[in-house]
Amino acid sequence: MTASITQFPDSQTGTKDNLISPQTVLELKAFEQKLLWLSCWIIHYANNIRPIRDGLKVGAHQSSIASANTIHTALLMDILNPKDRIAIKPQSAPTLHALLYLLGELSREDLESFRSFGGLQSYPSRTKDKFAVDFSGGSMGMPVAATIFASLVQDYVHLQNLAPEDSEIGRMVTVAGDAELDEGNIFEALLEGWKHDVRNAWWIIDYNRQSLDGVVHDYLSQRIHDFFGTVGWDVTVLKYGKLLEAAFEGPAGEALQQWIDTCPNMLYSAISFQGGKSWREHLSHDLQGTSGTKEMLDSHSDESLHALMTNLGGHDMEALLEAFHGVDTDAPQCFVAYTIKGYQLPFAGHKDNHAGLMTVDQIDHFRETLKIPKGQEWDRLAGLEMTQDEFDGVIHRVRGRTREKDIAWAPVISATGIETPNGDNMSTQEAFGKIMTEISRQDDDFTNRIVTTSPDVTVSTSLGGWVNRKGLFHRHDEPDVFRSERVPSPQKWGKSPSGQHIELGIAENNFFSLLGELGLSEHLFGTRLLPVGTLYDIFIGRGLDALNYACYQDARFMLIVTPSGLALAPEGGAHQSIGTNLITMGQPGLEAFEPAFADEVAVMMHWGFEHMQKPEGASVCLRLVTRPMEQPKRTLTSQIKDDMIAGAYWLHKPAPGAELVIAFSGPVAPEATEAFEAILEDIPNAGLLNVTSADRLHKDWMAASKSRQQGDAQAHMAHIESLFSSLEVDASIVTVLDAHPATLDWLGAVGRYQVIPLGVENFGQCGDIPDLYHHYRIDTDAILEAIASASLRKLAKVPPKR
Ligand SMILES: Cc1ncc(C[n+]2csc(CCOP(=O)(O)OP(=O)(O)O)c2C)c(N)n1
Ligand SMILES: [Mg+2]
Repeated sequence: MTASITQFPDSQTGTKDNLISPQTVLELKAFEQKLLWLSCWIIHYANNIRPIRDGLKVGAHQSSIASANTIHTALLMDILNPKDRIAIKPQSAPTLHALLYLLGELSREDLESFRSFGGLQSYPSRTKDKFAVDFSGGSMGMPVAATIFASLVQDYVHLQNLAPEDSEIGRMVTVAGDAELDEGNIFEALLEGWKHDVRNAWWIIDYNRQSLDGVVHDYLSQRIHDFFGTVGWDVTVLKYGKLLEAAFEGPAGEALQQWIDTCPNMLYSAISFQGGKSWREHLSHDLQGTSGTKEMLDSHSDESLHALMTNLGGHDMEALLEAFHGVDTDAPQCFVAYTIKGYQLPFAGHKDNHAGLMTVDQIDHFRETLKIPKGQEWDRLAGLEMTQDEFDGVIHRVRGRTREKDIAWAPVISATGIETPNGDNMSTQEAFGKIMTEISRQDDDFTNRIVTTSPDVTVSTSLGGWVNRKGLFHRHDEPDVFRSERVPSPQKWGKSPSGQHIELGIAENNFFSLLGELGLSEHLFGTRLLPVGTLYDIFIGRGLDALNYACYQDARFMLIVTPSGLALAPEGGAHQSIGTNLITMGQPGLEAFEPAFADEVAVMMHWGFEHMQKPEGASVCLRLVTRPMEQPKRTLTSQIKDDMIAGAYWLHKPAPGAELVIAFSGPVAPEATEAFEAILEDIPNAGLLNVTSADRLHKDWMAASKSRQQGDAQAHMAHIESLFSSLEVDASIVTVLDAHPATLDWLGAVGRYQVIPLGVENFGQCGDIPDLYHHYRIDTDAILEAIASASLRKLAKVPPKR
């Protein structure tokens, strides 16, 4: 069966003519000016009128806003519908604030709170802003690429029949800066989008030929054209506005167009800054001898010549509306909209204008040109030359296009069928694979909402069993040729719209970007997915910003990082991860675990699948290994399960007054246990602690100690404090793990304990586990030596006998 999905936004039905009435254009042009004023005024107010306590400028980007102002006005006020999602250019957040103010959704106080604590955010933020934000912004390239993955998720939920009944396919739209195209993640995403036949993505590139530091490379536009074309996008270049197009038909028109087309970016920007006089000088010099030049120049004042020469496509409302309304396909669209950074502002075109702010005199002058009376800077109608009724009419129309902030969370779907896999000897990665294979046999709401993904390491991270049952997802059926040709393979690789695994290319940035959008499906598309992603632990680093972006957006997913540490040693030292525990501990919005045994994996997955569905929950990360380990024969009490989730439990409880604890995480369990058994005779009250989540243990301890610092007498005792409550005050703790020792060495600060940390601080050496554990000092001998040194240190503290 080939599934199909409805497409095409309803704003695109009908002909151009009946959609773009002259009246609409006039109204939008008026609002365009109003939005430019208000967004600049929001920034001016924050920098010049609101009291500043710390001597820091508030900043923000009036030039970037001006550059994309017409584009945003057209999109937000005329083109987009509630079913569409948009990542505005992040620097243009005040444009959105201004529009929401005009719509009555934000108050003047809100606008006055721009970039203040608890106020409107510098860049759109899903979690921090009080209004609906589809994609957060701030890190260049992230929201742009996110639209491709959101589109893929949209297709996924529709093709799997998971979307709410009345939901329609929308467009995933972004306004991107031209310098943003320097970010590699954008091109990685475009390629992945092409593989997955991305639809309904719209990118409008604000082609102002400026970045933060200066002017971008000449003819970038041609490269954009070529590249986007290669990956199947329609490219529309909006270079000239209507005035320029008309001028090309008039005297010296052809020469004028040629002059513009060959003018270097730097020069065009510089003349745009200088204005009409400079245009006249350059044109009369460069077009000398071309018939019609004088006539053309004489027909303009300096002011109107400047208006003509800066009438680029991205500043021309009519040209933009025509282009946007003219799209009648769901093929991905790239619009290269030529603009001038700082358009209409005093620093238009100046290469240093990125952080430029209008002075008091400049904004005053700007206000006067817009006919906004002094004292009425915040007035909604001021300068619009509209009656209240006309204004209300536009607002009413636009309100129907916005959507409300979605805060509803559906009830938690219980995780079913997650049991400890059978087997005496197993690695944690194997346990994960077996659990997923087991779940794949189910056909219930929980299982049907699971969607897995991996950047070309599906099989090597043990997702093969799951994929064999659930299949690969693609918008179109793609048969498994090896299977149809009867070439034996343990892996089924057929693709279809009903598959539940999204296979990605190697780019880890794409992997985290997709996980992020899958993990927002409930909020973007009204239906919850339970995404599970697997990748090699070491390669977290390749996608870190996308991981951070996903967490910042409060996306919910389960991340399986495996194999990890020295435990994969024979496969190559270059893949040994060391600092990833510190990364995941330091990542808000992610709960990181490192299980030692298969039953722990099951407990963590069960908890994780439910935790990630809760409003106060988070994403979950499990660091696993391929090292086979003997499994404990035990029945887990609910207390132990709770302790595992809290971050640690005693494998061997210490006796009161214990002087020694061995605290370990993950695959060094056999070494820690062997060392523990070796010293038990000498130190019978010692304890053996399995730290299942240094992350959660640390967070909980921090929360408890912060409450106590603030004088909260009821502050809870942290889990680690309860576990350590029976230790001697100066007990020694030997910490050991196959990762950086800083993950655990803070345990000493829980009391006045002495910590002897063991862990891995270097990498790159192949070998087998005995050799490597010995070399990096996390083997049994190293633990025993650490214990001996702890005892020696204690003895040294005892005053010598007289
Ligand atoms: C990943 C990342 N690197 C650097 C920055 C700092 N930064 C903010 S805007 C900008 C340049 C923007 O140029 P462009 O995308 O062309 O937008 P414009 O302001 O010209 O419209 C830079 C480098 C950032 N926000 N994110
Ligand atoms: Mg730019």
